[in-house]
Amino acid sequence: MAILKILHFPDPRLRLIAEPVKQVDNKIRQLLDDMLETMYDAPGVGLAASQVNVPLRVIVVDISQQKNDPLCLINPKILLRGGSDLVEEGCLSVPGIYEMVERASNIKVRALDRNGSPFEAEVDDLLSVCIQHEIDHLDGKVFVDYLSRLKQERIIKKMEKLRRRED
Ligand code: GNR
Ligand code: NI
Repeated sequence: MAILKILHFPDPRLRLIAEPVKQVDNKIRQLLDDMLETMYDAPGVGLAASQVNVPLRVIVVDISQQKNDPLCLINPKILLRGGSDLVEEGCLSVPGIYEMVERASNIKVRALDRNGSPFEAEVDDLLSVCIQHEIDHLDGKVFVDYLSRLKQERIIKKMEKLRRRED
């Protein structure tokens, strides 16, 4: 197990389109375990492999209070979207920024589990928002893309200031 380094917006590596996983093997299971450890440590309710500089279509999510209900989705695909909700989102790659984003309120998603077996799930509320947010990461998108240009520019300036303080 290992805690991985999370890339910060506007790192261009967050813009890569992640590749599908060809085979769910022990290396992928190791990645899932490291991503879960990294997500719980952060702490966050979701993490996409793109955020830890691994451009593969792998996400982990856990919205439970006790942090004991990990979900692993490999090659996730949204089959259906319904309704719409305005939800305040944050992102481990954009620390300290919280903004309202419009998302489908419920989705049907298809993915492979950690054994490589396909499954489908219908989810709503925070879990639905979280999975949409993570799949966006796999497509090189960050939630700030949905905000006004002015807000995006302010966030980029804030992140650059933060980075200068770090090095
Ligand atoms: O920890 C997270 N919280 C969150 C809150 C509202 C909507 C989406 C999220 S995902 C985020 C973790 C993260 O950055 N995942 O990519
Ligand atoms: Ni995120």
